[in-house]
Amino acid sequence: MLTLYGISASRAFRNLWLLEELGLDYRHEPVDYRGGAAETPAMLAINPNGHIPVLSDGEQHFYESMAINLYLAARYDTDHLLWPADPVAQGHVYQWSFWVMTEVEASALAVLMHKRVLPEPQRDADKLARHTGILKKPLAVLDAALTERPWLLGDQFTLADLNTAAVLAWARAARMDLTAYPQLTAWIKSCMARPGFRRANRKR
Ligand SMILES: N[C@@H](CCC(=O)N[C@@H](CS)C(=O)NCC(=O)O)C(=O)O
Repeated sequence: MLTLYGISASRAFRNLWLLEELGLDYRHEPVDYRGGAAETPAMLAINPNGHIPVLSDGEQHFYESMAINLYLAARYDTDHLLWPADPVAQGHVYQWSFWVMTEVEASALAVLMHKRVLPEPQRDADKLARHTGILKKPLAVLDAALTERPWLLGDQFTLADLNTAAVLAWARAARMDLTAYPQLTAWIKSCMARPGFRRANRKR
């Protein structure tokens, strides 16, 4: 039995999205990351970092949201809906998943926090400007990649798109001005319009 721990308004969203896309049978435990809920003895036993998300698959427990998605896809997407069969294409899924975590995630989160989420007095305009600036280069890279093809690996939506879009959705939520990146804008809209994304969005 698969169990995903973590509220949807967190990095657990990317796992809920994949679980929904693949139509897998799973239990959802909407554990919050605030208020110590991720640091109970039971939660620390499956993730000593005290973070969400966590995936339990029987006796096995996994943390790190991207690793969870790569595991779920490699193990359960045997029909290759989103997980390509070709090892070269799989390499590109890894590439985009690591790329978005290392080149984009921290700055996208900082923009979201300092533009929309934190109470006004806690927002830092300098931080917002710095991280908006940092994002210019990777956003241009992503936009250019999408000029050559509709989805990151070609003609089909894959886990590369899901993992990348799950992070870029924060830029949309922050209402970042993305007009300089028209291909990226069209792509993220298509990703967020998917029924799987919407179902995951309706979770607690
Ligand atoms: N790199 C980890 C980050 C996990 C993480 O920081 N999760 C946040 C929620 S989105 C959390 O649990 N924060 C609690 C805290 O920092 O105390 C992943 O991608 O899963």
